[in-house]
Amino acid sequence: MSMFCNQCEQAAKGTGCEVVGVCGKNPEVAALQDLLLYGLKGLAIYADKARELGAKDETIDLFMIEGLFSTVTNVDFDPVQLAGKLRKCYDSKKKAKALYESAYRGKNGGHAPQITAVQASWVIAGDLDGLVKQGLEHGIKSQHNDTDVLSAIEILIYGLKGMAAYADHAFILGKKDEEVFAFFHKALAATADSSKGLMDFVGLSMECGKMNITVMGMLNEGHVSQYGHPVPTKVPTGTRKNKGILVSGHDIRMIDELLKQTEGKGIDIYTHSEMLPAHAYPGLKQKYPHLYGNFGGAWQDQHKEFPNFPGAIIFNTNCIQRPADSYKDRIFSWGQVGWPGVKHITGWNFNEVIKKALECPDLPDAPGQEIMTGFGHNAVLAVADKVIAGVKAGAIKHFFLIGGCDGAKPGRNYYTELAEQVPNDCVILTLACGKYRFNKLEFGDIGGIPRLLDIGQCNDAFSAVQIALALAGAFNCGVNDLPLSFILSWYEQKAVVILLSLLHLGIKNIKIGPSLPAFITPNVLNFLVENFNLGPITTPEADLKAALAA
Ligand code: FSO
Ligand code: SF4
Repeated sequence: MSMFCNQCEQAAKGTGCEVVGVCGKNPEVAALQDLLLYGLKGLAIYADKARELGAKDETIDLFMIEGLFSTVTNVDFDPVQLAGKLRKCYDSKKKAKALYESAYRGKNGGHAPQITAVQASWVIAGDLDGLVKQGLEHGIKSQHNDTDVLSAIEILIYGLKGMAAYADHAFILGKKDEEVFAFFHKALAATADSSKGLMDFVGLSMECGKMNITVMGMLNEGHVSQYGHPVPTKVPTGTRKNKGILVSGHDIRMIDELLKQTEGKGIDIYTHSEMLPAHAYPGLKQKYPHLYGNFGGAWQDQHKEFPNFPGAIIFNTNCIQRPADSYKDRIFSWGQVGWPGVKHITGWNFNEVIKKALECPDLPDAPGQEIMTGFGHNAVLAVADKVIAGVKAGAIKHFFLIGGCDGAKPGRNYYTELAEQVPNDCVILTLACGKYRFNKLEFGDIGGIPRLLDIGQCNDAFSAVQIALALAGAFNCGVNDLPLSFILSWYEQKAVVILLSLLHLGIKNIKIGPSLPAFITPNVLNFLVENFNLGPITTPEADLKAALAA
């Protein structure tokens, strides 16, 4: 069985995974994910048409988000779980079709015009083998013959997948938006419309970037309204003698629920990777003394690090990798995450995880250094006067936003070297899991302002945008005129949508690495260079020199 997937930075040989995914996705799972995307297109076509006639259904809108999120890199590797989602997709498509037809009848009388797109008439196969067989016919390459158009379609689809992840977190916090729901359907339906061309998909990709700012704003509001604005917080990286549960992923509400359910049970809760910023929320840190520390580094080191965490482990979003035998029996998944053989928790009852943690041995007393997080826009803007005075007096020469995802490739050392070489009169803003390359280094401060400011997760990119816009406002200039350089590391589709948001805001001269996306053709790259001066990273020395000269 073969596969083709090129949606993330790890794409084999820089072109695409064809035998098995570098991430661990096998051809069976790849086919099921391809079929899910195909089915979601059929669903989108009907939901979009129904909306045009004024009819909608929130269960359909939500399934679109969950379905797309499930196909993001390192989220759902479980064929049985994916088959369940395919059945739900098929049922939702039927529901959307009925909604369209009855809305049409209600408005115009008579039968609704038949939809001819093949995705709309997909009939689900009866068993797993049949689903895989269907999926093999609908890989990404089958979506367009023209490679440049396909490239633009892929940018849009991966942007939608990334936005779906953020929309899912926002919804879990009770935040939703009608315009966002409608856009998911409209944009995905367009990818099944053969009358659309290259510039239609470029335009929709920019719209996706814009819409994602709304989504990330909702997510931010959800976090802040429930847990308060993040405050700069020192987080221990060692362990203490007690039972422990390690939480990996991005979902803040999920860790809140787990903290509630573990209160007084003699269990400490540790964050892993992108969960680190949970410590900065007053509504968590001040409420739960058993939210103790952060364990390990970025996602790609889980194999090396998890065997050394003797407690229970739970993933609430990406990035899960094949669990080693040494910890497979104490790892759990939640939300859209899945791995065959890993116990999946559905809903909000974490008793099984708690039971497992209590059966596991204690963590050792092993103190470590502390790392800082919690420099969201509220915290940074609270010292804006100091920052602005520092820039005006020449004490702060430049800001570098060195942010994004981490990964396993050796080329990612670039980001450590870059951060180390940033001159002492410059401030580094960071976010997402790429920061583990340098967040244990000592950067000192400039007049009391730390030189390394961790804004939070990739989910907090909204905060980074607010900081940039506020600085531009204070200096009465555009973001592109600020002494601010964006040097990003990307890995999966959430990074794609954040890039689209930055491009929508008109931010130019962004550097991305460690390599350019395999799904961007030379012609599409030329377009991005001509319009945004987007470029690949080169060497830390050359990129620093160019940034400081600009
Ligand atoms: Fe990293 Fe994974 Fe947060 Fe991504 S843990 S790589 S872009 O999922 O989302 O930064
Ligand atoms: Fe390869 Fe990335 Fe696709 Fe996994 S998600 S199969 S690593 S391109």
